[in-house]
Order: sequence, then structure tokens, then C-alpha cells
Amino acid sequence: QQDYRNNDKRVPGKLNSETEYGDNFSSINSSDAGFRTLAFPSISTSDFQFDHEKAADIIVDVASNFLQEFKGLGLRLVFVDLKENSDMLTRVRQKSTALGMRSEEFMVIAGDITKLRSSSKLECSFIANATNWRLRPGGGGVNAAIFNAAGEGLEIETKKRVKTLAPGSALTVPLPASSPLYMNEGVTHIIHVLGPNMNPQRPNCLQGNYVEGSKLLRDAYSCMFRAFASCVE
Ligand code: AR6
Repeated sequence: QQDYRNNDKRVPGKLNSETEYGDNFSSINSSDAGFRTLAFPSISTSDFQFDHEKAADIIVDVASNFLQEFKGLGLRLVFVDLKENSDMLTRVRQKSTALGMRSEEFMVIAGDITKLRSSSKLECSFIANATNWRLRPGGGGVNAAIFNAAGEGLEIETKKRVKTLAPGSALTVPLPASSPLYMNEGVTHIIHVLGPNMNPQRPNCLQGNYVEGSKLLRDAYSCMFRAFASCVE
């Protein structure tokens, strides 16, 4: 059994604890010790109905630029979707592989983003959330899953900071140590992100304007990754 120790002491939580990886991570080797990890879902591609091909292009482009810019700092990005047969998972995996993105810095995995340590033994201190403009719990999708798993502490800490979020922006919220997501999964921060909306049933629909939509989706990922970097730097 390999020993995957996290050597970074800058963020509280499950530091220096032994981390094991399940079958999905069999290719990971001991050089992964010390990575700080952000797990993030596909922003805007489900309830907000953003085009999948365009979204996948944006994810790999913004992520690869970010990893290049912050090279050597031990930052890792993990793209997560619920099912192995997810269309977004397949597209992002194909595009990141074609681009030669290094697997220890950029991973693509299937699973519930609120259970990465307990189900996959993957240690992620940071989780991004695809939220709504009022940062309200519920509403289905990954937003409901994260607010449910984190408990009321996330809602309280979120509301202390802002009341609304503009499309293309992000807000970092530290989780209280009493949050079940902190205690059970070692998650110390949630990064709320609001993506562009293409669903006429939801507020601020862009009505198929992909010039504006693509710009906002790029901004959303860029803000998310920078918020992560600024917390761990
Ligand atoms: N773990 C990982 N991925 C998940 C999970 C989970 N537990 N649950 C859903 N996904 P969506 P959007 C994936 O609709 O399109 C909300 O109601 C899902 O398969 O959650 O940005 C908010 O309140 C998909 O790939 O976000 C907003 O109003 C991805 O997460 C609105 O939906 C995003 O799907 C935001 O819509």
C-alpha cells in the first residue's frame, strides 16, 4: 500500500492524514503527496442547459491555462460528475487526454462530489458548487446535494458574506468545523459559482446567446480556480 501523505499545512482539516485511493486512482503514484485539491462539477450544463461541447472545450482550456500558470504549487483539479456514463465526463476526459493534461494535476472521475473521501478515498479540501443567483439551498442538482451535505452552517456562513451572485463570478465560504461535510469528508471550503443560464424557466436566461454565455462560463471557471489558488497560496 502506498502512503499518500498531504504535506501542506496551510489549510485546516484533514492534513497530514494518510490518503488512500480506490480503483479509479490506481495510476496515482507517490509523487502526488502534497497536492491541494479542488473538486468541481460541470457548471451550467444540466438545469441551466448550456451546450455540452462548448462547455467541455471551455473547461479543459481554462483548466489547462490555470495549471500552467500555477505550475509547481501542487494544485490539483478534479472534474466530477455523478455517473460514469455522463456525457460531460466523457467529453472532458477525451479533450483533456487529447491535450495531454497530466493525470495527477487534472483528474476526471464519476461520483457524488459530497462523498469523495468516504466513497473514493480522494481527499478534497475544496469543493465548487453550481449555485443559483440567490445562493439558496435546494433547487435540485449539485447545489441541493452540497447544501444538504454541509448542513445549515453553510447557509449561515454564505448569507453572512453576500446575498446574491452575478453570473460568471464565485464566492468562497469556509465551512465551520461542525459541518458534517467538514467532519465526514474533510472539506474545508465551498466555492459557490454562478454559471450562465440558457434555460428560459430560470432567471437571467441568455436566450441562446453563446457569445455572452461562453464568456460568462469562462469567467465562472476562471473565478473558481483563482478563488481556490488564492486560498492555498
Ligand atoms: N455530485 C457530482 N455532480 C453532481 C451532483 C453530485 N451530487 N449532483 C448533480 N451533479 P446542475 P447547473 C452534476 O443542474 O446546470 C440548481 O438547481 C450534474 O450531473 O446542478 O449549473 C441551482 O440551484 C451536472 O453535470 O447545475 C441552480 O438554479 C452538474 O452537476 C441551477 O441548478 C451541474 O448540474 C444551476 O444549474
